[in-house]
Amino acid sequence: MAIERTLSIVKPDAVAKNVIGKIYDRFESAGLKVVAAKMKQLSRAEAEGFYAVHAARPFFNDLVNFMISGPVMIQALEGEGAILKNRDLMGATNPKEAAAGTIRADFADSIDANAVHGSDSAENAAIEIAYFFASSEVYSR
Ligand code: RTP
Ligand code: MG
Repeated sequence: MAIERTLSIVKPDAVAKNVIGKIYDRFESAGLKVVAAKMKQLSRAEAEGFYAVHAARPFFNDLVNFMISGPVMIQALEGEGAILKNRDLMGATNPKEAAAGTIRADFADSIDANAVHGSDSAENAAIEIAYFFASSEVYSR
């Protein structure tokens, strides 16, 4: 399988719960490497731009308000099949439907406060990594 990169965000709920390290452990235990990382308080404009694909959806305002409710931890992950592997580690969007042992099953509280974001395709992974990181800030290893 090809080595890929994906964009991951530990959302404000999980940062507030102090489980950044526990979530990073899931990535590392699955063979994904953190190749870029920063903690950031997103502005409303940054959050709206990041989730622009959802701008017309009824949940867009709630999503943006939640994503700016506190700092987030943003990272690029690298590894074999990283995009799908990260989505598998995350579990379903709604934690009530997330499989046992997934990040959302273990750390998320609701469909809004669902602990993590992960890119859903190779095309979006490239766009999302570039949204937050200059290429000089990504340390392939
Ligand atoms: P994410 O983009 O954050 O990784 O989540 P996802 O791919 O699993 O879900 P997506 O469909 O991209 O939706 C983005 C975020 O919007 C919220 N959402 N709310 N109320 C609803 O029906 C609803 N649907 C989605 C979730 O917080 C989701 O993570
Ligand atoms: Mg998504």
